[in-house]
Amino acid sequence: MLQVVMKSAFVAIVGRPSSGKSTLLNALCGHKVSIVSPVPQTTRNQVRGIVNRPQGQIVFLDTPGFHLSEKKFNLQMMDNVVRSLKDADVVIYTIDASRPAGAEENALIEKLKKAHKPLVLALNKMDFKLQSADQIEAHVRTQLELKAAVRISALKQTNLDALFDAVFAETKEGEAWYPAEYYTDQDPSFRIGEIIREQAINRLKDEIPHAIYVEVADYEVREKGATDVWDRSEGPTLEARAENPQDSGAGSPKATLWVRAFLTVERDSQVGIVVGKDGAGIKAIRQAAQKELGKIFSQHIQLDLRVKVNSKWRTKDHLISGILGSSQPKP
Ligand SMILES: Nc1nc2c(ncn2[C@@H]2O[C@H](COP(=O)(O)OP(=O)(O)OP(=O)(O)O)[C@@H](O)[C@H]2O)c(=O)[nH]1
Ligand SMILES: [Mg+2]
Repeated sequence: MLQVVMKSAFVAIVGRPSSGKSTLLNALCGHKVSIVSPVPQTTRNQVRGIVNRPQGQIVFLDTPGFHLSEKKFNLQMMDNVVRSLKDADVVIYTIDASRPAGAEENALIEKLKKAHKPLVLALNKMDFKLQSADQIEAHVRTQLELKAAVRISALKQTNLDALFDAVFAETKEGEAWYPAEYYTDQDPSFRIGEIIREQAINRLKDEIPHAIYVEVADYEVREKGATDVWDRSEGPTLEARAENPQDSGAGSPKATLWVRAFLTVERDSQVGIVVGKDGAGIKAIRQAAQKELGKIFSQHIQLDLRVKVNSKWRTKDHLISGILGSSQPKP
């Protein structure tokens, strides 16, 4: 009988801020795993998305956008990029082909040289019909040894099979890391906080998106007609393996996922901006977050969202490590 050899790999997706890494991760996984916004430095953590194909299992690692900064918070965010490069068996180097390279791209190229991992170049945003892609690819090829270069649109989901083929060509035989029904390993609290942050970032501007973090203070599932019955030790299974997130179970009354969270800003003057006139700003964020969470979790969502200040939180070590260190170690 023919023995099917299964493959498995950790594949880091790295690139500059806003190059489309999180959009790509979500497109590859077929689920909303990582948050997306036009604001650079949206992703702060290593976020894992798991894909099972007939050839085997790929664990994609979304990473913060690589950038140059001397600020403590940003430097530690870059540690998540370095750690992901270490964890990776294969690296997808994502470039926004609509933007010129510059110092930051070259600094990242230097990091990739030192990582010594099989590299697949993904030239993204090709839906813009870019002429510059040949030139960019040629430049990268003078600096790095590429296993493949694929032109994609993460947004329009074009040419992703070619990217999968290139990744699997570099993937070795190995056991699956996660059960087949998992598409992410994020715990619910992290995931809820990220969705709230995404909806806030998409409604705020200037420095505020960078000045916020979300603290999920409490959450519980309340069955209809019953008091709280849910064991939170279940961890990511709550939603991470939902085949059909809209399906709350045939015939069963829909339970409520109740969440209390704080949108935390850095300065008193930012509170009014987030809250908005007569509370319209925070209401819009809350309603949009409830809607997004409703697409992921099977329960009816009830979000209690408040704004608070934690002055200069981006300089506080214990907070930085809590906010940036929430992803799991490699299993
Ligand atoms: N036109 C076009 N836009 C894209 C494409 N991929 C991503 N975008 C847009 O680019 C912006 C940034 O996308 P993200 O996926 O958040 O980028 P990222 O690299 O994860 O950004 P950081 O987390 O900040 O590093 C969003 O507005 C996306 O909609 C693409 O293929 N084509
Ligand atoms: Mg991102």
